[in-house]
Amino acid sequence: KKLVFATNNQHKTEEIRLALNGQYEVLNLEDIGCFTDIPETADTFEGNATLKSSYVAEHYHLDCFADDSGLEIEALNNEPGVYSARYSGSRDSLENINLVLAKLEGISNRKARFKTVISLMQNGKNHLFEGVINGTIRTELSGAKGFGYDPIFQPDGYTITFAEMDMVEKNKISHRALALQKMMVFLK
Ligand code: ITT
Repeated sequence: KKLVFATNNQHKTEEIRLALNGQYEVLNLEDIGCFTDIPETADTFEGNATLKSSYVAEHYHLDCFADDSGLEIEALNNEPGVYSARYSGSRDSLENINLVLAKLEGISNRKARFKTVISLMQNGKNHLFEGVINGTIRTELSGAKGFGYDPIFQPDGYTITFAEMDMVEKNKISHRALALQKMMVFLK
């Protein structure tokens, strides 16, 4: 069985492919020949996930799901949130991480959470699934795996960051994996 995943983010594709290993073949935007930068103009994860999934449904007549996700930091009024991918103005992860660390300098409340909302567009209907993981923001980077803010995010109950986990371990607990599990239950 095939599923179209409306993303340009290769790391997201790899995580989803590993999680669905054997159950579904996952095609991303590149695989279906879509090279448009789909506008993400909404101010919620739900809104942006739906913009991505409905773009593919409308233009390619395919059922499809999309993931909009980000990091919410309590002491920064839940920033970067939907602006996570370009918080510093650039998509460069290191620049975005450095901006977060600078804004949190001297702040003792390090609480944060990663959130994913998946929009599944099936037969013209939108189904939303959410996943959240709570954690804290480190004062320095640690680890080289994963992507985005993984080197500074330590999930609650762990002493290592997401970037120090291999993908199998991250996929057991991550926001993305939790949202995906809910979608899988729905699809069964
Ligand atoms: P698509 O829209 O093409 O799927 P994107 O990278 O632009 O890819 P988003 O708009 O959902 O995706 O932005 C999510 C950003 O949040 C992402 O670029 C990272 O900076 C951060 N992020 C999301 N999930 C993450 C994770 O599991 N680990 C680290 N950072 C994550």
